[in-house]
Amino acid sequence: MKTALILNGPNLNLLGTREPHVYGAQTLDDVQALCERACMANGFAMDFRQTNHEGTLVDWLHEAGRLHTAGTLAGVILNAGAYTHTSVALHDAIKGTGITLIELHISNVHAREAFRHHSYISPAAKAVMAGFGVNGYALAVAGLAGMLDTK
Ligand code: CA2
Repeated sequence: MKTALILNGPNLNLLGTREPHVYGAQTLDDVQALCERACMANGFAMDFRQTNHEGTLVDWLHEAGRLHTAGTLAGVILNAGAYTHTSVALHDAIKGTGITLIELHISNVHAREAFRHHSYISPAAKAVMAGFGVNGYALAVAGLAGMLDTK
């Protein structure tokens, strides 16, 4: 069974505590439980993580590259939070790994402030998902499974 690695960046640990009109009322623990169900339904093992540190995300993407090489990784679902809009380091970490990576946002970043319209992740991602609320995570897991089926 291959692993879906679900990575969450800065401030996503605050989900459900503030800004429910933007991000909904569910907590990150709720999102993890939702992802667990989605991964089980799609035949994936799950590894779900959150960090507030850019370098830790870079390290985890390198780890994903090694798992991909070893043949044990289904793919990565990445909500890089605000680093989406700032991080050349994350772009560089993804590029060249060969991993299937889905960029995910809970909110529709294109309907928000202009500084959220640019992503350093998108050019290195296989797919981009935004605006489905936290249910987007389950949709991304299903999308990842569909991508692997069609290979
Ligand atoms: O819509 C998304 O998922 C974002 O990646 C979330 C980021 C934001 O910087 C991106 O532009 C879009 C922010 C995550 C912070 O989440 C919070 C949740 C509750 C309370 C405060 C922050």
